[in-house]
Amino acid sequence: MSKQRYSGNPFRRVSYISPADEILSVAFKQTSNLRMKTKKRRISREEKIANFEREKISSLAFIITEKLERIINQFPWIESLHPFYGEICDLLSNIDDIRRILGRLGGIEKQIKEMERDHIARLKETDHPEEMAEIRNQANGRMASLVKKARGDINYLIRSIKKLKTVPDFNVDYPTVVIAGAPNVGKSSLVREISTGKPEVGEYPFTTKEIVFGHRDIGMTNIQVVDTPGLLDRPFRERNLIERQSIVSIRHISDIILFMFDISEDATISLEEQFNLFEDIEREFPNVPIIRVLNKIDLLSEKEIVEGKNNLKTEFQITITDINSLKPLIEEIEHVVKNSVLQSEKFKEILKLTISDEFLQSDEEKIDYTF
Ligand SMILES: Nc1nc2c(ncn2[C@@H]2O[C@H](COP(=O)(O)OP(=O)(O)OP(=O)(O)O)[C@@H](O)[C@H]2O)c(=O)[nH]1
Ligand SMILES: [Mg+2]
Repeated sequence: MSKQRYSGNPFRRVSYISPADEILSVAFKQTSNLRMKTKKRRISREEKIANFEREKISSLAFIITEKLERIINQFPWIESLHPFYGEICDLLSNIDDIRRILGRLGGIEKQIKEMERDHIARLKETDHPEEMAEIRNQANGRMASLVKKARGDINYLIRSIKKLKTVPDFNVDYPTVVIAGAPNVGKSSLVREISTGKPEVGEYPFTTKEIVFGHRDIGMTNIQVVDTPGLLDRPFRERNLIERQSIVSIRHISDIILFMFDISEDATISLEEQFNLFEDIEREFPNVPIIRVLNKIDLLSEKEIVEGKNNLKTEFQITITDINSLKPLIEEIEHVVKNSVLQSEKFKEILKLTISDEFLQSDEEKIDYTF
């Protein structure tokens, strides 16, 4: 079985969408390059012209429908999108609009094929080259106006795909740790330290505006570490597009949430607000284990650290400035992944065929052969 099911951002597979005007100019140019076949001596001049006009109508229809089909087929099947990409698609664009536009383009493709058949049938009804040319001109005009009508729709797809391609690749086969918290608490700094992800770190809040993925090799598998934009203490409906991406990541891909607090002078929002935010997340996602982390302890006194720990019930007190302070946290993440996340039915299924049973046993289940 391939380990790459669902892998990656399906919108990245869309390579190029031809704008409507380009579809038409290519179709007309290629059709105008056709030359009449004069070799067949046994048929009349009128028949040769009729054949040529038919060939021109078919060529135009073929090129247009092929280009439309290419657009439609390149798009991932909207119904089967992973819910993470489905909801992100809805945030950055509009999934229903995309679905409708693809349907409309399919409709145009069908209409063009019908036009081709109708006009070719009409060619058979006349022996006059001028009338044949007139029928072909009508076919050209009708097909072109149909494609021109789709101009706005195709441009919408081009704009959407540009945004959707920026969403990083997510692999469903890997356990995923989502780093969440208020702005400026040090989420991106932590992601840089514990994974391959290299998100930008800034002294100001809202540095991170989109989701960034990193990986960490823990031996039996990789884990995905997700950096998310900072969240403010407010209900979902008041959240902006940037914050909503964090919630979507937590909702659809988090196997563990690592929630970070900052109670130093740098903090963007108060301890109470951060705690409210934490409780909201905890309430909304009761089935995802949450690890609470107090960051920037290098900026706090001993007393402040103890108070923070007691008030926020943080399990880990760290500072990005001291790698050693991160070690217990990293061990805990790996422990939860091995003993909880990978023990779930979903991951047992995924890992069954790829790694040995020994790895699948939780630490508690492993028999100790040492004396
Ligand atoms: N002194 C100190 N500074 C830290 C620590 N962790 C992060 N910082 C600093 O805090 C600032 C914010 O760090 P980021 O990692 O960008 O924070 P973030 O949570 O990703 O911020 P947003 O993306 O804006 O939500 C940067 O100036 C970091 O250098 C720490 O442990 N100690
Ligand atoms: Mg950040």
